[in-house]
Amino acid sequence: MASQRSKDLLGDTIPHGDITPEAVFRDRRRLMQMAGALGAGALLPAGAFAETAAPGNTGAQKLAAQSNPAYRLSDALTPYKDVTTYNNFYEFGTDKSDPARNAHTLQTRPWQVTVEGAVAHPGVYDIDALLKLAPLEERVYRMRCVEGWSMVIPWIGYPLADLIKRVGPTGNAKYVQFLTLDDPKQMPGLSSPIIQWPYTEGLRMDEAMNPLTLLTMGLYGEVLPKQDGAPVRVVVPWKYGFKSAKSIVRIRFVDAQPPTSWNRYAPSEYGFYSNVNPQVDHPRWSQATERRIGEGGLFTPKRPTLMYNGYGAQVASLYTGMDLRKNY
Ligand SMILES: Nc1nc2c(c(=O)[nH]1)N[C@H]1C(S)=C(S)[C@@H](COP(=O)(O)O)O[C@H]1N2
Ligand SMILES: [Mo]
Repeated sequence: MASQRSKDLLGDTIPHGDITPEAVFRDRRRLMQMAGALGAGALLPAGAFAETAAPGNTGAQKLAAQSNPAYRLSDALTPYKDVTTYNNFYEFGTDKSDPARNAHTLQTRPWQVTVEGAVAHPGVYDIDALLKLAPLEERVYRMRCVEGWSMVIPWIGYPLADLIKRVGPTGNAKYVQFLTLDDPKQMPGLSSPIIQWPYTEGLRMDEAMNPLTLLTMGLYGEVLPKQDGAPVRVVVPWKYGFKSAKSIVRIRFVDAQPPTSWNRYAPSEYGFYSNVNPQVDHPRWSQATERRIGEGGLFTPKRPTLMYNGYGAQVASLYTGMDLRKNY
């Protein structure tokens, strides 16, 4: 039933065999144009469109994607080892090392994502259909945790906007809510009522539609490791890390600002917007600087945190006229 619906949802509107090669071609040409526009075309090294490979034999399934030159950074990538062993994923424990140790119990197949609420085409997407909904891109994003550390990660996914356009939000869709799986049999952390489960996050519709917002299925050329939110998560690089919900099973289109996990936990410390902002401190610590994971040691100077995590050119206009101290 579930897979039948997801098949209908995709099959009715896009016969894959027909449209994908064309879309991929169009996308490739778009990427080439962007590379040219950046003046980088001639400088791209051979293989620039190949995936960034995880080092060594990780045993994980490869996930092919074209590197999108519009989303590369001069910052060094955070080593794969750090990306996959220094995690926040409270469903598997609260220590940074817990998710890598415990997330093996997560079953990522079969996996369905329910799309519901104010949309023309609600339904259940199978993860394998979701993977084919739009061309996969590799994008290197800077990530900033509210706790004061940061990473640079080569994600694989496609804009969440591609999915949103497909399901057709109605006029009542003002916000999008994401809900993580909450199965205590697979997630040992659920036995501790630290936050209210399931983990949930949300975005305003224009934030969700922004091209930066990535529906993410992989990193470092492979499918997402379980500790990083397999098989599908969202990545919102101009916001603190907790906005980027992992292992999503439900995407809900709603007319009012949805409850979100950390806001519900400590509303005076974690707001709904949670845009990276070095000028607005957390009530208990400064947000002006950050420690880049994998870079140097304890005595390596911290980096200054950038407004909107360095993505102001793409997102600052979303917040024109808003008081960022009030809307933290
Ligand atoms: N479901 C769920 N999603 C989550 C979290 C979590 O505990 N549960 N932690 C968040 C926080 S605080 C951060 S910083 C990022 C970390 O992502 P990473 O471990 O892949 O770097 O995931 C976010 N998404
Ligand atoms: Mo975080």
